Amino acid sequence: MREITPRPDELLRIAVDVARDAAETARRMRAEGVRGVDTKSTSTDVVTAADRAVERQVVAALRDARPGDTVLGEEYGDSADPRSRPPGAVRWILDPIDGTVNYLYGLPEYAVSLAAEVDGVVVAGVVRNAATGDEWRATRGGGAYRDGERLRGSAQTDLAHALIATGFGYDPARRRHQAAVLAGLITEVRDIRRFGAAAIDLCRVAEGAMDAYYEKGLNAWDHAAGGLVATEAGLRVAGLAGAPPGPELVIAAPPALFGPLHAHLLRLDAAGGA
Ligand code: LIP
Repeated sequence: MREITPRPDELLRIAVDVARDAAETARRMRAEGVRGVDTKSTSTDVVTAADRAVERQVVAALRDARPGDTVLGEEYGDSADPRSRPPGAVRWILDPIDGTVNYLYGLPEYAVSLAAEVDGVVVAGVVRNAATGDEWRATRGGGAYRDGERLRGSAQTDLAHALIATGFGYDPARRRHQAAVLAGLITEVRDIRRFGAAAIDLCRVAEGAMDAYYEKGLNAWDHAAGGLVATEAGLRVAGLAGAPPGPELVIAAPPALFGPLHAHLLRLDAAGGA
């Protein structure tokens, strides 16, 4: 008999409990010193023993809480063939440590990002900065919150006075293209910030600490939870030319800034290049 899909707030409760424990593991392992450093797509794309340990911990905790669900994680991939998932089934989307280079250098800007997705739609998400304890959460249709305060995004309406966050990939060819896009945009905005963790960047624009964000090359685990937080704070989260947010490009901006920012990113071919 098909299980009734739990409500988003029930899934959020599980996500928050699991993410808090996972963040504590990441924080403790960082305090003990970075171990088991490996590289992935390039020599600068690092993974540590903590990324793997946190992912295993989260997968085990979710299996205990909800045995039938599947998990897509950055380090171990999808726990089941997506085609075998029945309608209404829950898939968790996990970045065990988003901002791994910050983790490596001991910069307090890395987070556990955990989202619950049902039939391709993210319905609940939490982002917890493991170093500071900052936590952002959202449910679809239920709003976005930080420490119980509802988030509303930035009121800025003028792109020329907007503070924009962005990021760069690990591949040199992609970085060259991203640098060209940045060079074309930097004269059109107040300034740029590069903090190194997409999930936290999306939550910062959700709370209006920065005005907008864009980045090319993100995976679902980088933006699933943070994207819901930004959307539920009233921001538009999308790709270029009507595309959904994805590896081509993720843009998150208040409605007043989305159009002007999108126009520049289109002109600069921000979704193009390697
Ligand atoms: C990181 C993203 C960041 C991006 C980095 C990297 P990771 O994810 O959060 O926005 O600029 O290149 O992809 O690798 O730390 O999980």
